[in-house]
Parts: sequence; C-alpha cells; structure tokens
Amino acid sequence: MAKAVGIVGATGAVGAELIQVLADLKFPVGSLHLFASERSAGKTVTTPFGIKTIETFSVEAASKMDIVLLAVSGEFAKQYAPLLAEKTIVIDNSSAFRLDENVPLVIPEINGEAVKELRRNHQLVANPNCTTAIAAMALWPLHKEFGLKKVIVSSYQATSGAGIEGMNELLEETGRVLGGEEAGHKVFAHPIAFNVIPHIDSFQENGYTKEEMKVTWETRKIFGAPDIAISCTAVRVPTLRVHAEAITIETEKPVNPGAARIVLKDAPGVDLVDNPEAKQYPMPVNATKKHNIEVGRIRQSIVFGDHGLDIFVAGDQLLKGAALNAVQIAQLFI
Ligand code: 11C
Repeated sequence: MAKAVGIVGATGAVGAELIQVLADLKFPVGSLHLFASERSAGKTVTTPFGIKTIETFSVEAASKMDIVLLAVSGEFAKQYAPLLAEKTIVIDNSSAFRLDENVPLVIPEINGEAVKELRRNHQLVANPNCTTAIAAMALWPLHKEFGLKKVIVSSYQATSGAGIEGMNELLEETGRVLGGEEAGHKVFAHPIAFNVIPHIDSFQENGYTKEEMKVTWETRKIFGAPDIAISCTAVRVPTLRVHAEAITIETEKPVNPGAARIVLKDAPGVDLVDNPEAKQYPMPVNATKKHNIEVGRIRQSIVFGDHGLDIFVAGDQLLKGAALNAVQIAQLFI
C-alpha cells in the first residue's frame, strides 16, 4: 500500500539523498512531504516525485504521515521524535536514541527483526552512525562465521559526515590553497584541505572521541554482542562522501583470507573488491554513490595469526551510512 512519507530536514545532504533513495528503491510513496525550518519553507525542490514545496515543520503536520524520516540534529530529534512516534513510524538518523533500550538500532541486513519489538505509540527506530554502519556490514558476516573477539578500527572519514557545509568547506579551502591563500576553516577544528584531522565529535573522559565511542557502543548493540572489544580512531580526511576504514579483527574460531572471502562474497549489501594484483581494492572514488559497501585488502593478521585478519572497507557515508539504511528500515514496514 502506498505510504505518505515525510522527510524532516529535507534541505540537508542526507535529506536530499533520502528523496533519491526512496525513488531508487521504488519505495511505495503515495505522497511526499518535505519539512524544514521556516527559513527554507516555500522553496521548491525538483524531485523524482515531482516538484515539491518545502513545508514548515510542525508536529501536527508530520504526525499525519505514515512514515517520518528525520535528518535533523540530536537536539531536534530529542524534542520531537517521541511526540511523532506516538502517532506514526519515525526513523531517526541522529544519535539521540541509538542507545535507548526502548529504541531498536537497526541495520536491516543484520537485525531487521528488531523492529518487531516496537510498542504501539512508540514507533521509533534509530539509524546508526555512518562509521558504525559501514564497518558493521563487513563485520557481521565475519562475526556470524568466525565470532569476533576484538575489533580495532581506524577510519578515514569524508567531509560529508559534517553535511553540505563540510563538503563545501573542503572544496572552498582547496580552491583557496591552490590560489595561494590561507585555507581558513569554520566547520572543522582545523583546515581539512591537504590535511587529516584525528578529531571527530567531542572528546570523552577516556580520551576517545564520541564518534569513536559510537562505533564501540552501537556495534555491540546492533550485533547483540556486548562482550566484543572494539576500539576506533576516527580521522577526517579530505574526501567528499565515502568513509573508508582499516579494520583488524581477532576471532574466536580460526580464520583465513580465503574463508573470509567466501563469506563476504555472498553477504548482502557487500561487494568483495579484493584483487590487489589488478590494483582492485575499496576506494572512495569507486564507492561514491554506490549502495553496497566495498571490502577488500583481506590479509591474515600478523598480530593475531590464524585467529585474525586485516581488512579495508569503503562505503558511501550519505547512503549506507545514512539515507539508504534509513529507507531500508522503512521498507521493513511495508
Ligand atoms: C561524521 N559520522 O562523519 C559523523 C556524522 O552520529 O550520526 C554522523 C554523526 C552521527 O562526522
């Protein structure tokens, strides 16, 4: 049955991708309503569903939708998601409710059945952090087959993680530096052009950043595996929209690259790109705008021996890291 779909935060980078993914996945959109702040209200947007006028968000208007996709800040979600979830299905892209035990945190390929736990009048589902989601797509098939004991992630995160403003900052700074000017910076803590910044989100008491801790907390929740030891070093790099991650795992059962390739080759949402001789491995330029995440550079770990691997993944931050996963969650309701 066709659904009335609302997107809140429709003018941001994730909002724009949500519209496109609804069309790409042939989601049964009966009507599409784009909500944003008063500042954007009245503007028109050309979409695969026709020309749409941006509406000012109100709980009353958004509650009339069958499904509401939130691409807004955590503060906004905290204030409005529970109110909307009393009336309709809400899929929240922010971190506000991800660790709430009454809110399922879902990657459909992994724990889609978690939406069955939803209570009436509290139909709220959380969409994971992008770094978590992209790593989890490669880690889950390996976890099911070999059992993960330890996971060490080093991320190479695109500027799209900070929205359109982040992507523009990279382009503008690059232009300034090439023109012989100072890079300057507003969105990131330091210039991002020709730089890498080991600082994403706020520092926590344990010295890790919140972005890094999200990978630990969220992966454990999605996998239902609170005992996996997971650490991450999250780094912003001057790319536009794909997060890449170098991941080392230690497994319960013996593992080798050949066995891992067999498991990953058939994993849903994963493309095995692992032919170093032919210079084929996951890279942002190839994973851009791609629905599947890429995994490759699979090696026996020197550190963990026959119980460990090193792998490299790349996934579109705006797609599997955000909009695609959100629409796939919405598909669980049709
Ligand atoms: C980044 N991963 O790359 C962040 C953006 O928890 O939803 C997404 C933050 C989140 O900056």
